Amino acid sequence: MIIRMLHIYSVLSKITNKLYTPLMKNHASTSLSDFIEYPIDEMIARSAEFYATMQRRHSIRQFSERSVPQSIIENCIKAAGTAPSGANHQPWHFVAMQDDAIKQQVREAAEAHEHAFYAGRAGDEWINALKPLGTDAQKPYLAHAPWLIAIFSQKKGGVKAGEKHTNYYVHESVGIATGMLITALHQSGLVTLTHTPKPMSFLTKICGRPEDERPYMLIIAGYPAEDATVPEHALNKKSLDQISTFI
Ligand code: IYR
Repeated sequence: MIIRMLHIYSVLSKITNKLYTPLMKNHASTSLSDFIEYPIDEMIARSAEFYATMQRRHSIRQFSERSVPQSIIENCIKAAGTAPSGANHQPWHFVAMQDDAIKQQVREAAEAHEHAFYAGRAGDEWINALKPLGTDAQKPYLAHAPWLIAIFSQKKGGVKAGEKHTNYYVHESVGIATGMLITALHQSGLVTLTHTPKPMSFLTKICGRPEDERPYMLIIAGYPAEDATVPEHALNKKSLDQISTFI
């Protein structure tokens, strides 16, 4: 009986090895040494706490002029830079702006596009969808929030800076890194707003980035103004049932 079980075990492990080892061959690796296993109860508590933390993240459109130390922004960008990416090519570049003259340039260029957008380019359906958020073409916070972070995506690159190989899943990778940046900024105690003026090419020039990079998004980060508000419309989050299926 035991011999039979050993035989079955050896056949099974041969099959499993056949399935898995070819993929894992011939690459340098180190053992996973920084994984932390928590007791199940603690995992449940941690996941609930994190959800509660994220429920307090809101897009804010009234920023204080209070300054924020650069080291916080640096840590958040480093956190975003840990995001998974296609072939680990990390196809992103973050430009963090605190200089008043540069932020003023961004404000002027963005508002010029926004005026055209709100004056008709958006179309009625889009304008109506934005009404409950109370947005308009005025973006004063672009000049007076302490930090603007422009995220650029790179079609060409590689795992080392300066390489010019093909990058993979660029949009997905940069989207994940941007989400992680927003999460890191929130977790640090700052508020943010995502801004995607169309077109965003003016950011390439102002930020001095090469033409083969594409502006992906602009994040405004800082303290909220004392009278900052959250549109009720934005508090309407879909329920678990609506956003998920467990099968
Ligand atoms: N970029 C414009 C319009 C805008 C579009 C969407 I979709 C929003 O969720 C919010 C705003 C602006 O910033 O006003």
